[in-house]
Amino acid sequence: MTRQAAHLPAVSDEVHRALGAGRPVVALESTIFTHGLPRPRNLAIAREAEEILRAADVVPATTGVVAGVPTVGLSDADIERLCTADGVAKASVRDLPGAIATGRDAGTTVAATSHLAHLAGVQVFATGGLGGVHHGARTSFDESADLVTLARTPVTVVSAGVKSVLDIGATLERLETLSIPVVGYRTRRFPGFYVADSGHGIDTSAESPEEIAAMIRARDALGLRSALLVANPVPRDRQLDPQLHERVLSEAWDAAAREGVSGAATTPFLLDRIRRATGGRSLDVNAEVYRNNVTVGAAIARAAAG
Ligand code: PSU
Ligand code: MN
Repeated sequence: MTRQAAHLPAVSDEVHRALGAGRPVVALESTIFTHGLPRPRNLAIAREAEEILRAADVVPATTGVVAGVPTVGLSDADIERLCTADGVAKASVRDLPGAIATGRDAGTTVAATSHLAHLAGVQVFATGGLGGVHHGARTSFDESADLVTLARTPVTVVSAGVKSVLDIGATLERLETLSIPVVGYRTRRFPGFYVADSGHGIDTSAESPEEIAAMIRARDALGLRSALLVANPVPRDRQLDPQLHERVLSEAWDAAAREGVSGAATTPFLLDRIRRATGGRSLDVNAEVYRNNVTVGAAIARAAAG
């Protein structure tokens, strides 16, 4: 049940009503379950994220493209379809026109989800880890469109940093150049997705959701158009063993280079290698990371709405 507005995206009745009433809403992406997580775990995690939000009295706005309709506030049937259908595309911002015109199903990345959520008026978005600069980018130019999109999309994104398969130092440099504020949630260490500390520092931290809400208001008052990135580390007692993490990472990079993997396939390939190399443990941590971000996203949305 979606409302087809005069223009896209379609916004579900529930999300539309919540926004109209000033109730807290949190957007969730769909690439994480169409391409980031294997079946059948993907559907369970997609549903759990919505349940966490509802339990906190926050309306979930899971976003994706169903039969060519970009939608903010997918129904449970839509989510199930994207989790189980064959041939679901991975859509970043530039892929949206094609997916719409050809009537495709697509999971939306952080970039595409941010764009659609912002158009719909949703201010807070929770995900696992962002895309960023890949190793070897100086020759491949492989930098996720998440970064340039976040530079021009005033949403608040809660993530456990960027995926640890990336060149994190280079990604932080790009975030600085693109003038995207990064705030550590109760930390001055930039998280490393599967691990609590990537080895890089952050200049700004916030101790509470209210402080993040004040930063959102300050950004808006200044007319800044960039996203606010909330870097939220996985609790240390739930992280992937840092030494194991280090080892499987370099194995995954070697495999990608050997097999000539490139472009949009790179991230799913590396995540899958890490899953196999850790005997599935990375999946549990991935779920934990996501849960933690959705929980903090709910608290920020409540503080920003209140
Ligand atoms: N984090 C995960 N799994 C994922 C992604 C992030 O744990 O699958 C997805 C996000 O949707 C992110 C995208 O926007 O990977 C980045 O892909 P690329 O590097 O091709 O832009
Ligand atoms: Mn890429």
